[in-house]
Amino acid sequence: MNPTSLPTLTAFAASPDRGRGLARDMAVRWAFEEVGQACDVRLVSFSELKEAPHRALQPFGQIPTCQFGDLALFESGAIVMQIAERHAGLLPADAGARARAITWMFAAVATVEPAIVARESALFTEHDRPWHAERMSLVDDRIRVRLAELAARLGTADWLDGDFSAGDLLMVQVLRRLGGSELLRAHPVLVAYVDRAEARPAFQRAFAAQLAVFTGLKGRPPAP
Ligand code: GTB
Repeated sequence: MNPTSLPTLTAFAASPDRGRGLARDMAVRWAFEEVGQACDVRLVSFSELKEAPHRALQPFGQIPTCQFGDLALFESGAIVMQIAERHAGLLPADAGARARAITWMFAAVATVEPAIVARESALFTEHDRPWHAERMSLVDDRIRVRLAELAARLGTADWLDGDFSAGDLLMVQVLRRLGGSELLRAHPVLVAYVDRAEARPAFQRAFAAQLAVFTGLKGRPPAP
């Protein structure tokens, strides 16, 4: 391994989110920015995702993956965790606080995200089914419950447990998938939480970098 080589992240060459920073490379980009670690980004086409070289890195044929020298990882949550373990800034030093922040990372991807992903599936792949309206109503009800519970826990705090952590990063990234939906707007506490996270300079830099891929500006010289 070349000790000077940067970690290499894979991302969509043409993200279907059209630069809104909703694909899962965004959490990884953001985590790298929070800890001040540069990374290389390798853009992958939809067909390349399903080919053997990429599947060797990601068995499900998805982005993101991240190569840290000899260590190749997939799953955005696991990659964010690896970044947080290698660098200060995303997990507290105190053992108990660190364990609680990691708990919030799991809560984001295992308890809150599935309901939101189910809604996206219902919207995009089940909209022509005769039971679509009934399904949407059930899916939305599940999200309402989860968001109410999350808002109750967050209360008037800035972050879920003390300082901003990898738990907040993953949770905010999950909530962003709801975009401007009434489900999120029903909870001003959560809207403010997402706004606060998006105002972080590290988020702004990561967002700009993924947007540059979409707008095709990446690598071009600045306008005169
Ligand atoms: N659990 C995995 C992780 O967290 O890394 C999930 C990875 C995943 O779902 N990757 C998606 C992918 O590669 C991209 S992020 N899909 C291609 C495939 O499965 O063939 C999901 C995503 C896609 C598009 C939008 N969007 O358009 O707004 C948002 C999120």
